[in-house]
Amino acid sequence: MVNTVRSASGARLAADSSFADETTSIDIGSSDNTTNDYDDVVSTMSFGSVKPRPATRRTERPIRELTLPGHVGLASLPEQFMKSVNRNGFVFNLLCVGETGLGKSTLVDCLFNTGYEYQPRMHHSSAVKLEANTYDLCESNVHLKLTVVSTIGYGDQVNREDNFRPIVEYIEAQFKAHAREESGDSRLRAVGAYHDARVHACLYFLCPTGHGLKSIDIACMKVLGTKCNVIPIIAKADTIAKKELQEFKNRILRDIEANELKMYQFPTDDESVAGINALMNMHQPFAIIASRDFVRVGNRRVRGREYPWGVVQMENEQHCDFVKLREMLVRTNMNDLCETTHTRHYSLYKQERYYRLVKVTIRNFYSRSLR
Ligand SMILES: Nc1nc2c(ncn2[C@@H]2O[C@H](COP(=O)(O)OP(=O)(O)O)[C@@H](O)[C@H]2O)c(=O)[nH]1
Ligand SMILES: [Mg+2]
Repeated sequence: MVNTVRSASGARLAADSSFADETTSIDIGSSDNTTNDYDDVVSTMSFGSVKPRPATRRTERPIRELTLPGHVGLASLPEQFMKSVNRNGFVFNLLCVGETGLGKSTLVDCLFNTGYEYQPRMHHSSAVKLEANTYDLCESNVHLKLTVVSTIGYGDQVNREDNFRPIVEYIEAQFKAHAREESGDSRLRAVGAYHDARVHACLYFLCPTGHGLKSIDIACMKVLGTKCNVIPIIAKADTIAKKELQEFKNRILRDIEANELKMYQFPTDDESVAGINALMNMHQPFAIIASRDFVRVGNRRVRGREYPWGVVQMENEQHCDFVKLREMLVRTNMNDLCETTHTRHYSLYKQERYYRLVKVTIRNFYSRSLR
């Protein structure tokens, strides 16, 4: 005798025209024994004819709209949310990758209008080291915990093949710490001591060679592109002539495409910023000039670099793309960078970790059963 069990939801689905032929039926196997004893049923169960389920079994019903007869206070929800976010503050973690002396520290100073303690680095490091500094910034009562991670000694060795490894290890270590916090193994968040240190954006500084990407850039950007949001920028762009700059940008883009490097694209799915983001995507990679000094131009003091033949102004869009970079990184897309880190790169990390775990478990299982 075959008992066919139809689930309550299956019966409901049968009434729904879209799922009419998708009813779930489970054969509980041939058994004349009608006992309810759990062990007996389990021992004779066969799930032979379980039909594949539709991707989603929930019928889409329109959400009912109610008109509230009086004031409830729903309108204050965004305000409550803002208060809570403001109390905890925002977090942004920026990784600067590039050869020593390309202007990483100077640019970060200019981006966030700060004057961090400045310590020029020598070119004698035997290995790449990552240095993270966290700063509390406050503007109009909005608090931002900014962490700047810089690569010390990147590109300074004769053999640079493994220069990207410490960077990848750092990024993965932050993912691992976040996974531990999420899983409840670590309870720092509960006591307010957790700091999300996942890398939200990576500014990759390219040497202004005028020739295209170096092999160290290709090797590093290939790996970093799968781990975080990489934004390549041309450093010290005041050393490239105006006519040569566009050709240099084209060469870089050709190298990026030929080597299938992934770089962050400013999102174009939000109507309010789609236009500006699409335009800025076409300007990438941004050509940057940075300076800690202020120079007098007319009756204004501007950030710039003074040369015997004139002054280059950082915030003049005719001179460089610094304003575009700041607009895209800080004003328009900081939140998207954080979200993309969580939804794409961190998810990918968790997926890979899960597959690795499954592989190890299967390998251990077979090696044990062969013994
Ligand atoms: N010509 C030029 N020099 C720059 C630029 N940005 C920074 N510098 C200079 O390059 C030197 C190294 O800068 P630093 O920020 O310490 O580089 P880092 O080692 O990459 O952090 C300093 O003397 C800066 O003034 C730039 O855009 N153009
Ligand atoms: Mg530096």
